[in-house]
Amino acid sequence: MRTRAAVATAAGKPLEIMDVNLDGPRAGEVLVEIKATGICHTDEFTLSGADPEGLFPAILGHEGAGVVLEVGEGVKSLKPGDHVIPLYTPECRECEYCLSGKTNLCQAIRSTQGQGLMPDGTSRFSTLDGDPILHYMGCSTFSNHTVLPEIALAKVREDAPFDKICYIGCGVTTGIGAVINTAKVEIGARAIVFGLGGIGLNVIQGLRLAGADQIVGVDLNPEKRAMAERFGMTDFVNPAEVEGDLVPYLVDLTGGGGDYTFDATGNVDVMRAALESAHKGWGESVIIGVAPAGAEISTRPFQLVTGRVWRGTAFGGARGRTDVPKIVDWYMQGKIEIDPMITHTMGLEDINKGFDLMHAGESIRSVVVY
Ligand code: NAD
Ligand code: DAO
Ligand code: ZN
Ligand code: ZN
Repeated sequence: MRTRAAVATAAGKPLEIMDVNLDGPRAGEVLVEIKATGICHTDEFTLSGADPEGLFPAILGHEGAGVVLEVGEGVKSLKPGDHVIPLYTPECRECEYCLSGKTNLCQAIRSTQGQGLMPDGTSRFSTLDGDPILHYMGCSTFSNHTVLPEIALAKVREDAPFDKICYIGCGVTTGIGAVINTAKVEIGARAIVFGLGGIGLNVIQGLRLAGADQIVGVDLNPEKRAMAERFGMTDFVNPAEVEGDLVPYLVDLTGGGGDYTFDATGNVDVMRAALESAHKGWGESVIIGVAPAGAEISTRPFQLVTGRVWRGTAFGGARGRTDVPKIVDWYMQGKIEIDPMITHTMGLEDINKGFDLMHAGESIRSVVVY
């Protein structure tokens, strides 16, 4: 079939809107009509050329929601008409990683996904001239239609609005999951969140959901304060306005340090401050941010000797097919909010404006509606 897509032809260039060819689903695969997709910083990271693993030409986008149109041979868990959210972290429920019960990093299709290909080693996308176009993070939601493996689709309820639940495909689940699955925050905890963007705000609402007593937000941009307070932040700290060192200031503010601290900036200096502002003896610091290629973290080992724990999280530790439908339910039940974070909506033709808004720091989430 032919479909309309925003194609990343080369690093650093705007996406090009064009018709592309899409082959139908093969065994174990599913054709999905994407109804809406968020534009995430990771798409920007790849498009900018900063991602050393970025491949071109490709169809980016990994934060989508849509409807199943057709299933390939052997697909059992999905049928045409089902509403789905694509998963860049699949859940096969059979590999060593899935069966370990210790991680959400399913490895069933890892190597081909990283090469921009379907599990059989080929791409379903091509230009109208027949040249292959690569998939991205196994999702390629910047295409009106896409093909994914069955194990990379979460089936969700049909009354949930696509233009909101697409955000659960990355940002919402990453932030809330970091709190609930990775840190396992308990009622009454004190927490510090560094970075109040699309991920940090979801960490904050995850902390509110978990019953944290103190939720300190740290951001250099004072304009992030109001939205963070709306989602449950109790104290705001702008590092530029702190006299002296940030870490002792935060330790003092939290009565000894955060029980849990989170980096949602991707800045390795901030990651160090997050670790060192965790409570002596038991504080846990979770890295969510993706740092630039080649960047390294450091601290004095004594920080760990004295009981602080450093860990990281991908997709909020969520097992997508199991957890994503539950998060959609939480949204529909009003337990979590999404709508205020979707600050801009546009058609595919205007997708590059979504990237411009992100660069200008004017959006939390831009969503493309097909
Ligand atoms: P964003 O740009 O919307 O937000 C980042 C925030 O950090 C901004 O508000 C900015 O003002 C603030 N900030 C920047 N430098 C700072 C500093 N030195 N001190 C305090 N605040 C600072 O980005 P986002 O969409 O929220 O994403 C955050 C990070 O999470 C990115 O690195 C992204 O790649 C990563 N991410 C990780 C996963 C995962 O699974 N681990 C998933 C999605 C995104
Ligand atoms: O299993 O080796 C692996 C890689 C899993 C990739 C997880 C992605 C982590 C975060 C990237 C940002 C997502 C938008
Ligand atoms: Zn698996
Ligand atoms: Zn993302």
